[in-house]
Order: sequence, then structure tokens, then C-alpha cells
Amino acid sequence: MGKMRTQSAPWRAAAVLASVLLVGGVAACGNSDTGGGGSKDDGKITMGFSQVGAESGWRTANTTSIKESAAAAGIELKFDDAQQKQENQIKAIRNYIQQKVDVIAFSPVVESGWDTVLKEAKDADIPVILTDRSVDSADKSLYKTFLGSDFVKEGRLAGEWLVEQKKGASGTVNIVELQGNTGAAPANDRKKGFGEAIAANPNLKIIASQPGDFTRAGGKQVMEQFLKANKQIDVLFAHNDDMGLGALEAITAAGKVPGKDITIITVDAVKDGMQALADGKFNFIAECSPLLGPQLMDLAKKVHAGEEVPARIETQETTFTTEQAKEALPNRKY
Ligand code: GYE
Repeated sequence: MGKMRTQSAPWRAAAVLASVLLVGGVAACGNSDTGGGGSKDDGKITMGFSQVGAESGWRTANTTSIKESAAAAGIELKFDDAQQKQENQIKAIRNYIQQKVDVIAFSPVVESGWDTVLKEAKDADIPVILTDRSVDSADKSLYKTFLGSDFVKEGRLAGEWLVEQKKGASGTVNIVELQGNTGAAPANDRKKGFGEAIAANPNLKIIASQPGDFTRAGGKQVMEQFLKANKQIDVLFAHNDDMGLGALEAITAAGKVPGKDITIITVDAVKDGMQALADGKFNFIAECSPLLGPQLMDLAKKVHAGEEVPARIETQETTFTTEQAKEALPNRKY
């Protein structure tokens, strides 16, 4: 050190510059480590997750599952809520690419329009996992796997139950349908499955079908319109519990008894929906599980390690009648 003090001015300047570069270099390296750079010393996986929003009880339970599972799996989670907007999801995914996360996972708000950003992730060598909802991209190499429910099946199970209930009906059965947000896989697929199933009985007619965006407010508002425009409504098929719960208010306000005057079928089986079913306000629910976190973290570890994973992993689910809801409710976690 004594020598340093005796250095001439140019030498001192050079030494200072060298140490600044050295410290700067270490700092940059450290940043990329904590920021989720591809080359990590600590071996910790960083996942960038873009969530649809917070539109329903299902979504809240799904977000909790993902956050808890990431913590339990030792995965560093970067989480973004897109507030039901595709542009926000694309922005979040681009941010994750820039931050060089190890894995990107997301639940696409709509099915179409993802090819460009998925290609960007692929070019950056970042594996993508689709969870809950899928995309309609023709190029399946743009993502590693899709973990989630079979929404067509959920719609079909709902429709088959109705066909069975109404098999003795002599006249027309008027059905109204509350769809999820326009263009979403669960909205498209549940509509399709339900429509196919009820085609078994030509007396079953969908007289109105509109999006209620998977929210309680949406369900209430659209059901009010349905009730105003249609004298006789026999059945409501809502693509999720929350819209069904919103519709309950509209039905009661119109002086009708939900579950009796109007048969109500929904999808999800979150706690509030199950309570309505147990109370006889809903009549049937096709389950859709939001607890995707543990499987998602498992898949993230596998794709990060370069292991092969199945292209499609389907969630296991069931259906509930009022009696079954009463039985299941005490142990329902979400
Ligand atoms: O049914 C609905 C939510 O994508 C399966 O999104 C999910 C759906 C779920 O808002 O409640």
C-alpha cells in the first residue's frame, strides 16, 4: 500500500479505473445471478409467471397454489397479474426474456396471437410451459408442455347431466349460457362440449349466450339482460361458479327461485360455488381444479434439467350434485 501512495498521478488513475472495472464486473455478474440469468452458480431456478388476472375464486386459488408451490420447491418466482389483457401478458413475457429467467410459465387469457412472443422466448432458449389454458399455435415446438383441464369434457359432463335430468321433458327447455371471456380456451371449449352433449335431445335449446367474463359482476349484469329479454328461462349454464353466483342475485331480484324455477349448472367447484350447490341454489357443478402449482414446479425443474416431459398433462377432476357437495364441502380447501 505504501508503494501505491508513492505512485505517480497517471498510475493512480489507472489503478482506480482498474478497480472500478473489477467491482463493476463482479456487480454485473451478481445481478445476472439474482436476476435469474441462465448461468447460475446457486442452482436456483427462476420462473417468470404471467397470470391472467384475479377475476374469479378459481383464479385466486390458482395464484395461491403457484406462489406456495414455488416457495416449497425452492424456485424463485417472478409473478405478474395481466388484469385480463393479452398485451400485458406479452409485455410481461418480454420482460422475463430480457431478464433471462430460466423458465417462463403462463396462463394465456385468450387462445390466439401468441406465436411472435413464443418465438422470441424460443430464440432466447427459454423454455415455456403453458398452464391452465392453452394456445392455438400450430407450431407445438413453441412450448414444452400444457398442464391443465380438459374444458371440452367439463362442458360435456355439464350437458350430459342436463340431458339425463330433462329426459322426460315434453316441451322445449329454454337454456341461457354465460360464457367466459371471449376467445379464452375454457369459454370456447366449455361451450363446445355442452353444445355437443345437449344435441342428444332436440328439446334442449340455447336461447341466449353471452360473455360474462368469468366475473360475478359480469354474470349478474348479463343475467339481468337475459331475464328481461326472455319470459321463460328454464336452465342457466354458466362457464364458472363466479358468474353463476352473480346471476343468483339477478334471478332473486327478478322474483324467481334459483335452483328451482331455474336449474343452474356451473363449472369450477370453488368453495362459494359448492356452498350454493349444497344450499340447493345451484344444481350441478363440473369440477375444474386450480391446484396446478405442485405439478407446474415439478415440470419447471424437469424442463430446466433438459428432461423430456409429456406434451400434454391433463388435470384429474370430477362432478358434484347437491348431495355430493354437502359431503365434500367441509374438506374443501379453496
Ligand atoms: O374456470 C374460471 C377462471 O381458466 C380454468 O378461468 C380457468 C377459468 C376458470 O376465471 O373461473
